Amino acid sequence: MAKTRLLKPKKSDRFSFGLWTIMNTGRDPFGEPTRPPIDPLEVIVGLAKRNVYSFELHAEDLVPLGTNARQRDRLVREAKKRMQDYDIQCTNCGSNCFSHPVFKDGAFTSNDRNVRAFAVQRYLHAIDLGYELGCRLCNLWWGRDGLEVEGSKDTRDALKRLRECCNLLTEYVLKNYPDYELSIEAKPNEPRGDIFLPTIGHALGFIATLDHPEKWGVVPELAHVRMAGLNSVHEVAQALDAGKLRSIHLNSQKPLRYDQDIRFGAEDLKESFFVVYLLETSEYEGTKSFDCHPYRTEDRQGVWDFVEGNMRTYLLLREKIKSYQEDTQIQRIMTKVCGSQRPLPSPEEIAATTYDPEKLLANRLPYEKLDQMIVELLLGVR
Ligand code: XUL
Ligand code: MN
Repeated sequence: MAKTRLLKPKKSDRFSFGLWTIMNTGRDPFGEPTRPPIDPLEVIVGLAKRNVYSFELHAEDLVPLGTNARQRDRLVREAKKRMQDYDIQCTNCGSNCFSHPVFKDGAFTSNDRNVRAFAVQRYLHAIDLGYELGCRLCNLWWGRDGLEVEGSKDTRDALKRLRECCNLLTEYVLKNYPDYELSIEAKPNEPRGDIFLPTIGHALGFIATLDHPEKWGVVPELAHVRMAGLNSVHEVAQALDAGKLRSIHLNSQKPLRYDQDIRFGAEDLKESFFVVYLLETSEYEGTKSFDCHPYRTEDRQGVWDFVEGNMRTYLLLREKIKSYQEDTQIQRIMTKVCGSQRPLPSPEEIAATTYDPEKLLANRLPYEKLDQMIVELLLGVR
């Protein structure tokens, strides 16, 4: 009974889903869709009814490319009505500048200047739409800004083009919606052989070169960093340390493979636990957004099982934080190995001190024991 209550999401948990995650029809590079598409308005209601706090979207998820102004306004009205009736927010509106063939060689980094301008226009419209829906973040994932043929683009030019487009968006936001923020979601590859700014570290370095770095943050996605074979906990920690974490895309992934985008915690429980630990023990107040797809073997009912599963796993892992912090054996080891957190002395004092490596070596680091205790805690036997 108590457990069931524990697993029921609350609006205050600030869970979020991309509309596109639920609208996903199970299509993959080798197979046709396996389930019919769900209407975005229906998705908004379905998420709200399951106590999801907010949704994210690409403007085109709600307003497909080519929709006329009257139709667009009707769709926006319909979406807003459902948001109000069912109590759900919109917390990010980006743009899909990767599906249409016009973006086959990129959007912001296309070699065609007019394609670059068209992509900027798509994002300007997305910002307008997001503002109408009450959100204050435009997250950019530039899926096709990359290459397969190294000679086809000079990466320095590509970076200049990205910078130019990002600066244009900032200019627009500062003029029209000063409280709006922008963010970059990094991904190493897929759909391109290589995508520019492949990790959050790259994105942070790039943001520092923009006209208004303070307007820009990052949105790490666990699967993306694992595709690069790197540590997702460290990536999230670096975004937090930089004060740049605007949202997060939670999901799961076997390292170094194609973009699997599976349910949060399905593959990598221990790493997922430490991500939850970071989010819950830091100052982070953004949404916890799930960006993954139901297995393509699922039907419509399975899509909602997937929604509930993501949130249940997060809540279960969050519950483990308390056990972790209150486990005296684990904490005793941590206190012992972490030693003093006092800052180091001055360089002069360090230079003048005698450090005996043999003596320092004597400090035991019982990490075997520590890790096994964490595994057992997660398995529910501690
Ligand atoms: C692709 C991905 C996107 C972005 C939104 O891997 O993560 O769904 O999150 O464009
Ligand atoms: Mn994502």
